[in-house]
Amino acid sequence: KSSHKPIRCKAAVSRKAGEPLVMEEIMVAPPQPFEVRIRIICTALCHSDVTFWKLQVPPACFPRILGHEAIGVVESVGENVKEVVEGDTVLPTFMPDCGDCVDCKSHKSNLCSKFPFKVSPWMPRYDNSSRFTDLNGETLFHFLNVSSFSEYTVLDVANVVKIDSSIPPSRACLLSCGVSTGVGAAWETAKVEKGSTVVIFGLGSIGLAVAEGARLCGASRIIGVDINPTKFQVGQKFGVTEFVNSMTCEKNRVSEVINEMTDGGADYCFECVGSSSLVQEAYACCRQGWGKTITLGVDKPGSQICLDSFDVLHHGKILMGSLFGGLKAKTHIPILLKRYLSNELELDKFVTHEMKFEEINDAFQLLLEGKCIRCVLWM
Ligand code: CXF
Ligand code: ZN
Repeated sequence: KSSHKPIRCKAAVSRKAGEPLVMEEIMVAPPQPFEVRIRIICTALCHSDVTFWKLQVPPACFPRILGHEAIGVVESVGENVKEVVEGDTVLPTFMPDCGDCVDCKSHKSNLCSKFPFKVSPWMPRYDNSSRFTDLNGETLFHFLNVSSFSEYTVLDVANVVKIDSSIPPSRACLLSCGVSTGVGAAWETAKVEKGSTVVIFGLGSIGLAVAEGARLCGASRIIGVDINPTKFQVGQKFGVTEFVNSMTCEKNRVSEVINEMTDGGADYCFECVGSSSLVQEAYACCRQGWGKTITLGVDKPGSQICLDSFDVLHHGKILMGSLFGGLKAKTHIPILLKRYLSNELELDKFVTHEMKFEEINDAFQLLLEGKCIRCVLWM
């Protein structure tokens, strides 16, 4: 059986922080019990790949295989895997959904406790093991439980979602991370209501996906905040109705501008940059009584958030963090795919570039220069 043998294939290996990825032949071990080995059809670049690629982490997590937004086909399954079979189309997801633990069984959480997801500079596999080696026998580390910058990868079955194979792969793969994260934050974490006023801090891919989600939820006003004025035009395609340039705005604090525009604060504020001071701004301009601020960005480890104590203690505002948009991968991804097929959720506009996997370093450059929303790489 093929499932018992290692596979030799191509991968883009990150050998040193910030240095170009190296296209290499590598070995991918067979899946162990409860694991699946998948052949990647295509993978997109998410900003977290770039963040962790640049990060000067302990050398002990290099070399490694990045990538976590992708789509693939099950090549083989390990013992005890019942959920998928060889040939199934799947989306890998960095957040596990074991379906069994107390958290997975509750509708209130998407933080699986069988495989606790911890944000660290490492982002290794749960048990720190690896299924990859290079041709010299050196271990290659995983990333975010997925490692999709390889023709084949091995994941726990808790990290794959079976999907309909008729959906165009270059669109479906976006739901593996970025678009689900943003749309989910509006839909599942915030539960944006029809007629709401929404403010989005940062109009990168995640902010735009929040706008798309808010639009789907029927928000009336979607105010984008960014330091780059060209983002308004981009944002309008995703439902952004107004724009504030936080660099050139009249007031000292952008929250003052928003409070004025919204006559006392927005119903929902989303922080999509990963800056504690921006979380502070967002919280300062969500409405007293019911305003919710949702944070999606990732700041530097150890950073602190400083909030006005009266705002927290007496104004009835909510501050919530959201990982993967609060979505349960196996429950919610199929729903989002259905909404794509019924022409509600628009995925096409997120894909600004498509290239060959071999051109991955050019794709990194595009993302670094802020020139793409989603760049899909075909294997
Ligand atoms: C991020 C979210 C927070 C931790 C690292 C990964 N998600 C995906 O890009
Ligand atoms: Zn991501």
